[in-house]
Amino acid sequence: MTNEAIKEAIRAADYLSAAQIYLTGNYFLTEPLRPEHIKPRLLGHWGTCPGINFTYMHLNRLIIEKQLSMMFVLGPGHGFPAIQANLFLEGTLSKYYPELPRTKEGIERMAQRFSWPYGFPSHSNPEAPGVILEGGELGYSLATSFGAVLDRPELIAACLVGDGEAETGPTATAWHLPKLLDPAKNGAVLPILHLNGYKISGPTFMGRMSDTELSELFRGYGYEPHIVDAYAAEDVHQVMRETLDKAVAHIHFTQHCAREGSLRENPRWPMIILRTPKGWHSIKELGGKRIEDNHYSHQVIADGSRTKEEERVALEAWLRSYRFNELFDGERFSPAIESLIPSPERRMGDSPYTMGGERAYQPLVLPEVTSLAYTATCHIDNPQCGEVSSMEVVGQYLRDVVRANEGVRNFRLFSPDETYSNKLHAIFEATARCFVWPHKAWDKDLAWDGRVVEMLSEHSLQGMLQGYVLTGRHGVFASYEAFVQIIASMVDQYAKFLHIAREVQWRGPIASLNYILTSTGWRQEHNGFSHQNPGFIDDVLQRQGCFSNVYFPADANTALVVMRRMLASEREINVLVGEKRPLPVWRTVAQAEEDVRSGIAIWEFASDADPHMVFAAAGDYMTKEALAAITLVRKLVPALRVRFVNINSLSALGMGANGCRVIPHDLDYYFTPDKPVIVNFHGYPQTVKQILFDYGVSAERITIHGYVESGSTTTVFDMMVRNSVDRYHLVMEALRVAADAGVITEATCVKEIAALEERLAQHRAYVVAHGDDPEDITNWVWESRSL
Ligand SMILES: Cc1ncc(C[n+]2csc(CCOP(=O)(O)OP(=O)(O)O)c2C)c(N)n1
Ligand SMILES: [Mg+2]
Repeated sequence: MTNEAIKEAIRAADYLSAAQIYLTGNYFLTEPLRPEHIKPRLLGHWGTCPGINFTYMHLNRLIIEKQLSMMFVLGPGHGFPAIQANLFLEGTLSKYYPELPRTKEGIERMAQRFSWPYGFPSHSNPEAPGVILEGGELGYSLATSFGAVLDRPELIAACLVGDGEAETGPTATAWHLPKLLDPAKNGAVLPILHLNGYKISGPTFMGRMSDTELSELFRGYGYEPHIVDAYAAEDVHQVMRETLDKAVAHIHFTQHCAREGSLRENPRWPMIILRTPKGWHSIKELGGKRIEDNHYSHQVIADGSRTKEEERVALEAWLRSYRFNELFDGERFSPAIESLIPSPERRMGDSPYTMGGERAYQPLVLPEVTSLAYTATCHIDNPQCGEVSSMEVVGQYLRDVVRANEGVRNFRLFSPDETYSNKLHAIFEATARCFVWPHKAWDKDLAWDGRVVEMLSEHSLQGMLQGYVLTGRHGVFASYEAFVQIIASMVDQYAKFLHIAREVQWRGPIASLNYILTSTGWRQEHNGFSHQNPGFIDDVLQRQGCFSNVYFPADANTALVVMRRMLASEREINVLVGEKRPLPVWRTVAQAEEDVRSGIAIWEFASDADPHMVFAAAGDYMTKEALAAITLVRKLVPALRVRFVNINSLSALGMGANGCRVIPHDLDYYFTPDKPVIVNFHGYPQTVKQILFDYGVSAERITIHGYVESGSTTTVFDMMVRNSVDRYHLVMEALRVAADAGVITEATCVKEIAALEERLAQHRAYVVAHGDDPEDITNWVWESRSL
């Protein structure tokens, strides 16, 4: 393949990109361009497209000559017309959209439908084959690429990073990711930093850095940078060709050495710095403004061409400059272009890794949880059968999952330096943290090939997890509850991608995106206010579609059942919220299975028949406090009949979309049709309110306790008191119910409430004096009525 052939193919892709943005008729310029040939609403981004086309076609040449297994991840997803043009030229678009054949009609339809209502979106999206990144919010391409090549030793992900995108925090941190990548066991990422010099309306930092400054920066990260400069090169195609050849040879050599065991030092990976003009080969100047090689080419240039003669003339001259009729004769593309189309199985748009389903995805082998469940002292009269840390047993389960899937190597844990802190470290009995740069003799749990990915960048971890999952593997992201919100927006973008991808027929199943939120706000009494934030729960629950689940396992056995269910599920976003400190175990595995299945359950051991009122709780500490309240109520007002309802997952109730409800009965079955309900909730009370509102439960009979932004460095129990989720506040509510129901007199109610207020005052005095909770709180145990 000659450079001339590559140039021809790029010309075709450039024309097809521009045609999509502008044309609604006269697609082959067979007649003079008239206003009615131009779309009434010009929506798209031109400036980045020529650089994408240049890169894609050069990669095609490389793939064909070196027989590579390569996928393409595009950072500036607003350059979607270029992706679509390449998908069309390589034949992938026609494969998945037979109504867009690789013919004259196909070109017309593709151009017509781009950025058109009910047509194709303007940005990269899951309806485009080969795409694994929602193209709107910039910054995630590099981490996604690194996730995609983990445990795929044969794969290279070419990642085009925009120079504006490179200013984002997520991209800045992702440059470090080779430090986690064992060349023996993983594939490689080839970053191509596209310095077209501009963002939307200003210059980029990197675009204004000198070659020396850039080279030093990227050498410092651990790369071998290669500069391809369209301004300086006599023949930029020749330079790109030689650079790509060198880069691939370098990647293969590094992998070869690592795989035969002779690589002793930090691997250094190639990356390419590509300098091109923004809006390359388009209108140089218009209305006295420099367009090409300036930020004015970012979006639609000559956007007034439907109404302004001068702009239309410029647009027409530009479109004709591609001489598309020489490249496509109305039936066939030129032989040069055809020579640049890889064989079907190597086309980047049709990369099997990006499709999910049986070409890329294999469900996990999931051990049963029974061997890890706590059963020691469980019996019917004593449901509180010991104290166990949910996270410790979940860590053991993850260890067993690693072992059970050792052969396939398709499971990883992602954590921002918190595997130990979150008490999930049993996983290190089966694997280690991946870390490829120098190790010290005293480092622990580090290995080039560890299956735990730790880095103090939630953004990089999230990007990697997405890349890993979207290419058919499985992962869990474990985080402090408070700080996971730093990636809420990324999860939102992923949810959008998933929402559409689930409807795309040719995208097969993939694993769910699974989160563990621990070190929860209720146990941040040592760190205080800054470490309390249950907001991620709401972020996830507000997602559109019926595929987001937030679980609040009440104990360790339930946490195990939830974890297993999350790992078995497909195409969902799942969150497990659970504490790492030991807490009572209330449920046998069989009961836990039932709780998780139904999402909400009446716990018989803590419930009376024909109740006057209902206590409900979601969350482990909240459940414990509600049950403690019930034991107190039973002592103070034995005649008051109480029911306890545990809410295992709010999403099961159909948060946000009633069609998603999975609970087996209607809400009155659990909450009675008319009795008062006191809810003790792990997160913000507002969250529960929204759900009950959807159900039409009358606000008067519901009281919701939850996190109300009150916290500091204090005791565990005091943290709950400050937010009124403790047993005493709950009992005060029950006393009012008892008085209203005529079970106690108003006078008794007032007296008992005063006594509880006094108890709270004593509690406060106690914690101030002793720096800890009183023993009756710390050593509290459930007492069943018969005891
Ligand atoms: C996180 C984020 N912030 C802001 C934007 C708005 N935005 C869209 S394109 C763009 C400029 C991108 O510049 P660059 O990455 O250099 O892309 P290119 O020059 O190739 O078009 C910006 C700021 C965005 N999409 N995402
Ligand atoms: Mg740019």
